Amino acid sequence: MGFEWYTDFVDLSYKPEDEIVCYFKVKSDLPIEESSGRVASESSVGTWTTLSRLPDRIKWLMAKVFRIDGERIAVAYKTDLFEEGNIPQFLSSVAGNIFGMRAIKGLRFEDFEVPASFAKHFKGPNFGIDGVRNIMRVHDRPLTATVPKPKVGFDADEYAEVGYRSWVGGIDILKDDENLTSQPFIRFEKRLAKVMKARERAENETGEKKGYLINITAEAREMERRAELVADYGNEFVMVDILTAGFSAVQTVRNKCEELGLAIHAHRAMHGAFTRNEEHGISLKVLTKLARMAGVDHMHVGTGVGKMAGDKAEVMELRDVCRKSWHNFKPVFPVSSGGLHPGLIPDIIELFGVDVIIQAGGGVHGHPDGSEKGAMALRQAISAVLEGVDLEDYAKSHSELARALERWGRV
Ligand code: CAP
Ligand code: MG
Repeated sequence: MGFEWYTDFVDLSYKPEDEIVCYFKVKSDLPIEESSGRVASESSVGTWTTLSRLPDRIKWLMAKVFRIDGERIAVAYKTDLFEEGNIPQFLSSVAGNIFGMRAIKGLRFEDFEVPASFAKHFKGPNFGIDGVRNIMRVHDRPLTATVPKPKVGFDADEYAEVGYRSWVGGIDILKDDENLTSQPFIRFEKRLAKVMKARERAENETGEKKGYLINITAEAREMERRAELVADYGNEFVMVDILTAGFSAVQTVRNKCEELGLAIHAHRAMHGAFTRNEEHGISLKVLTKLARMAGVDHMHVGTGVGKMAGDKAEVMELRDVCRKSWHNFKPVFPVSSGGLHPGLIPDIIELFGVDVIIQAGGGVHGHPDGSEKGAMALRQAISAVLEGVDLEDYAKSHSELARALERWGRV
């Protein structure tokens, strides 16, 4: 009944102009013209049946499937379908009900493009790569970061001590883990106060600028409150787990951080729930583009070699989503993280060059001689690669690196 309606959403001769284009992979027992029409319908003006009244003005808003290539389709959406600068509404439309339709067996939102007229309503990063480099006063090498391990359990004093050891060993940026926020044994305020003291000591002793990515992830108003505290202490960064917090909250934090002059580190825990199944869900490319539009300054992109899923091709794609010129958005600093240790640094620098934040948690604190030596080993591995020296040769005169290679090897 009324299903011929769906093919009205398909026009292979259509040429989008100044429109948003979304790319999907569709699995369905229906012919692709009908299944793709259903996707275009439900994500724009349609419902499950023909409506008796559809004025031309509304017909104009119908999304159009303008390309079909096997299971892959491209759908054009008029920008008027979307509210300016509203990421949740964008997702409610093009990544909403369509994932649950009975007629569609699998749907993968692979990519999207937005025209400049729509992009201009989003803030993008406030600092971006250059801004973060200026904060850190490091311009010619990858930045290094470390997450204290165990992930949670330290009290504020113990935590600050691990931070201090890592910083004096050569780490640039201390980063909270995603499941560390403000638990009873390490309340946010106390941790911030202790770590800021430790940072001052480390900066005075090393003469280097040190950063702290403190995890403010919580209810949105609490995040704003925490961001204010962070700024009061003179720290330059906050971290937000952007998918568990939600894009609305990220946009709220972005606005607040503009006021306070803070840069945002974006962690992406939970992405595997919708990025891993290649036949269904949302790709990391889409999520990374949205993060850049929302305005984070650092974004995790994976390693291609470490403990997390994701091959090199995907990591290179995400690296480019972060760094390549895209509308009015400053480049985002890609963060390579997950199972990294000094032996993997040549692979990472080959993939990224110098514009990357290299994060190693276990690969610093699991060093046989402790966090400080682990930090030294990581910096030594980076220096070796930048000087064009093989790690094993460099290790002959750098015992910390030698111990790290002994412990973890080169894979
Ligand atoms: C890395 C990490 C990050 C992962 C997340 C962790 O620690 O802190 O959360 O990098 O994955 O807890 O696993 P290690 P991704 O350095 O000890 O592995 O960056 O791919 O989002
Ligand atoms: Mg983590």
